[in-house]
Amino acid sequence: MTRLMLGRTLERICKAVLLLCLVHFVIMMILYFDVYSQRFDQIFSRFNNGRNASRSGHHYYYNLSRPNATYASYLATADQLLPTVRPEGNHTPPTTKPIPPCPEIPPGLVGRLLIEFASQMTMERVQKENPNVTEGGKYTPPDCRAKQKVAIIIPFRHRDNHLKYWLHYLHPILRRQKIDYGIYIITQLGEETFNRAKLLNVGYTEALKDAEYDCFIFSDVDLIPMDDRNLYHCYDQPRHFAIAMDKFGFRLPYAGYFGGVSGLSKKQFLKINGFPNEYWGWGGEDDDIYNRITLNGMKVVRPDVRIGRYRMIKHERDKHNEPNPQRFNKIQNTKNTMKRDGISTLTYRVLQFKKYPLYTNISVEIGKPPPRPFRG
Ligand code: BGN
Repeated sequence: MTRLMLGRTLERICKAVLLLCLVHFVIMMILYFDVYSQRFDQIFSRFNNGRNASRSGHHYYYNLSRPNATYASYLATADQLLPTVRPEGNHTPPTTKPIPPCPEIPPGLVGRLLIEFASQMTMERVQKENPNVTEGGKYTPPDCRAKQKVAIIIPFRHRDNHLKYWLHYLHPILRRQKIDYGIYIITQLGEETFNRAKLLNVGYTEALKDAEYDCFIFSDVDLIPMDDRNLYHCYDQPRHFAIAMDKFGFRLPYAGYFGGVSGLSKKQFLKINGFPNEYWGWGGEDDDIYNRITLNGMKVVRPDVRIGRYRMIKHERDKHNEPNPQRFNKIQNTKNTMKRDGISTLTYRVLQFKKYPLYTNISVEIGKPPPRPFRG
């Protein structure tokens, strides 16, 4: 009898151990698939950040269950989560109820996204995917009132293929984020040296002529967020969004980095006299903007490192955007130059302002760099 009882107890213990092993295995698999693309040290920073996040009262959730899901299936999930109300739909009965303010954390977000650039992209496809985007690349959430109106400004030249991917990924993300937005592509005409910051100043000015924006997000055309919890609106302080790019090993390259994607409210932008107009060629303009922000008593805020992840579309170095040899000197002088060089002194000529279904393109002449002083 006692032998029989002992046998049963042992059997139960074995079963419990087996069950524990199984649970352990499942958890390990989930963790493995979530982080398989990251390096080991990033796994640790993930746990640390997780702790900080919960301390700061942030709301986090992870899309752990679908490691191999395609982007299309993510989209499907998001669309299922989205309300099916459409502004242009004539089946919705007219309602007298005022629409509520949009929630702080939109409920339809899906978290981590699979971003790839292998499949061919066409404008027709992107257009079909985004029937609710209106002419000029504008969108207003149909079911809630967004607090801010956001202009997204992209400096541009000869990157048509990148633009298709950018629109393909960003329109659905912004829609899920419940952003009231417009997309502005600022194309530098001619083949003179590229001037990113000046194009951004043009974007700010032109977008404000088009609609009453409160918030401006400045994005490079080759940067795609890998997580839709990185919300594209403005914050109490100037925001840096692209803090963990794949090309920098998903880390901030240096503490004062402000490149790639950033956002300022109208008030913040005017406080720093906009961006510098005198950085011709690659590099330094983002550091100058960072200096302007700190010199004017503001500080840069950033998302959590797990959320601010970006994929950059690979490309050759652009022609006519060689590194600017003067940038080292210039960033030492922001304090003196920011008052006399900025949005207050911006000059340019718009040659074309055209609204396409998914974006507004503004083609501008912005001049050329001043002749370099001759050194004999
Ligand atoms: C920095 C560039 C930034 C650029 C980042 C990332 C300069 C100024 C002289 C130190 N700054 O070095 O403009 O965004 O690298 O590529 O070159």
